[in-house]
Parts: sequence; C-alpha cells; structure tokens
Amino acid sequence: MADSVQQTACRKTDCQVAATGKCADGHDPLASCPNYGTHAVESSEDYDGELDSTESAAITAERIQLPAGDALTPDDVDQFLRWRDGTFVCIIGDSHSGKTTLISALYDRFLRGDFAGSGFAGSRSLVALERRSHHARVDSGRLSPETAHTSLQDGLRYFHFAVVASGDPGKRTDLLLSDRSGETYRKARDNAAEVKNLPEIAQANRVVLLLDGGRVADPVERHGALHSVRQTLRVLLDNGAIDDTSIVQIVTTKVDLISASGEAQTCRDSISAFCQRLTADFGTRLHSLSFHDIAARDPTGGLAPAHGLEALLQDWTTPQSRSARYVPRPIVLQSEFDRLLDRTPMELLP
Ligand SMILES: Nc1nc2c(ncn2[C@@H]2O[C@H](COP(=O)(O)OP(=O)(O)O)[C@@H](O)[C@H]2O)c(=O)[nH]1
Ligand SMILES: [Mg+2]
Repeated sequence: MADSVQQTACRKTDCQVAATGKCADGHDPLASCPNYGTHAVESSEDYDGELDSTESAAITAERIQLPAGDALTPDDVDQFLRWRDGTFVCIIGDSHSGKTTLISALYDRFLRGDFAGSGFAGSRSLVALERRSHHARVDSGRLSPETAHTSLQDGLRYFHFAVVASGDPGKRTDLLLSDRSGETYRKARDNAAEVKNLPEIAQANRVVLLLDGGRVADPVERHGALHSVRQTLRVLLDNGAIDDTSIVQIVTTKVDLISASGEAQTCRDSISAFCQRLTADFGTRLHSLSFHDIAARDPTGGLAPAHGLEALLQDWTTPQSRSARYVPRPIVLQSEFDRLLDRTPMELLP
C-alpha cells in the first residue's frame, strides 16, 4: 500500500509514516491513528468524499479550498444533495441516551474493516467523526471511554458515511445521520410547538428513537426513560413530524448495563411490555415500528464494540421503495446571469 502512504500524512511532525509506512505511535491499521490521514484531500471538481490517489498528488494547497471535514450543516447537506442522493437517519433521544456514541462507534467499527456487508468509502465529515471518536480511544488518556458532549449551541448537524457493498463497490449508499442535543428534543416533547423546528424528523428515511438502557437498568429512572420515548413518539405523531409513511426504529441503548444490573430479567420484561403497548397504540399510524438492542460501546469490553448495530446498518443500506423525503431548499439566484441560466432550457446550454 505504498501509494496510499505517500498520499496521506501525519499531523505529528516527528512521525515518519510518509517514508516508512509505520505509525510512530504504533497504530495498526494506520487509519486507527487519530493524527493520520484525517486532513483528507479531495478533488473540488467532483465534490467527492474520498481521496483520489492520482489527483490528490497533483493538487496543491494554493489551487483548491480544502473542505474542513466538520459535521455538515443543513446548508452543506443541501449542497451535498445536488451532487448525489442520501439516506437520512434521524437519531432522537434524551441527553446521554447514546446518540453521539452510536455514530462514533459505527465509525470506529468501520475503521477496523467491513461491517454488516458494507465497507467504508469515505466521509464528508471525517474530521468531526475523528474528533468525536478520539475521546473514546485509549490514547485519549482516559480511564474509561467517554463521548464528547453535544451542546445546545451545536444545533442540527449531520455525519456522512459513504458505504459500499462488500465485493461490489458500485453499490453505494450515502448515509446522513443527524445529531443534535437531547435538550432540544426534550423541549419539543414538553412543548409541541417546538416540533416544527425539527425538520430533520419529517425528512428522514429512518427515524431512530433511543431508549436509554442505562436508565432502564436503574429502578428509580426506569419509568421516566420509558415514558420519555412514548411521549416523544406521541408528540411527533400528533404534530405531523411522522406519519403512516414513517419507518420508526426504537433502539434500546447500553444493553450491557441492563445485563450487568441485578434486575436484568425485570428490565427486559418491562421493555418487552412497553414495546407491545407502543405497537398496539401507535403501530397502525406508522409505516413500520421495529425494536432493536445495542451496546455501541460497552466500557467493560464484555460486548463487542457496535454490538447490535449490524442489523440497523443492514436496514439503513437496504434501498426502500419509498422515494426520498429530503427536499433541498431552492438555490438562491444571486445575479441576472443566474436568472438567465435558470430560464434557459437545459438542451440549449453548451
Ligand atoms: N455502558 C455503556 N455506556 C454507553 C454506551 N453508549 C454510550 N454510553 C455512555 O453514555 C453516555 C452518553 O452518551 P452520548 O453518546 O454522549 O449521549 P448523547 O447525549 O445522546 O449524545 C457517555 O458517557 C457514553 O460513554 C454503551 O453502549 N454502554
Ligand atoms: Mg451527543
């Protein structure tokens, strides 16, 4: 893989990886090093999320504006959609329910190789994914993995994963996973008027509602955790954010904490009864309602990283007959020349 070594670099000036192919900190594979290859060089012409080994060598810093690789804003997403279609997964949950960890665990898992029949083909938000995941890595120097907090000020952000079917690089899915603070979703649950300020829900191809397994494992918190999911589903339905075309997935997170609690069976029975009631009360008002268990990051290592995410990823990368829901906002025409082009039939353009 001498080619890719020459095309990528390490942020640490004392690392000789470009010449030796060996990470100074001993990371293997190299992609698992947070300092290596994260400042991806991209061709500005085709707006692609991946390194192109022949082109990137020829491109100089003076000639192109490098994308920052930050999480995508809604404007970035509109721009992205002019280039190619995306599958939108809206991840909703209270603060600390595990939204950001789910996204960063998926990224970490892809760095170790193909997953759920898909391989990682790049990301428009690579630096943001690296930043989130870095906190959870052993080399962040913490005693146990931790996920950086998503604050209210971060607003709505999307993480992009381009994935291709293993063995068939032509079968590509561009996943756009939305992330925003749990506080915003809590406010919408308590004040239905806020739901209209959450456009990512109506636009999503999959709506993922997180049930915090850590709270279910705690007898004092259990009822509140279950109630919060039920109430969120009700408010979203009653206010038109989801309807009988919506695919909703209720995902119980941190199931390692349920297994480790003294009341694992009681917790599972409560969740099972809860799911049955949700199906009875809301199932017919939705296109589908399904239930899943994950432990995105079990700090004890008892469950493998990204436990349970395989089935979800398989579903997200399976094309649905339903057409795309996300409608990009119209381009603002700035000049008379833009307007002229807009009036000109496509076949007359050179
Ligand atoms: N035990 C355990 N803890 C987890 C798991 N997933 C997330 N956490 C922890 O739960 C806390 C909140 O996670 P975070 O992703 O920041 O939640 P968010 O506020 O919904 O984005 C963090 O301390 C995570 O380390 C898991 O699968 N198992
Ligand atoms: Mg978060």
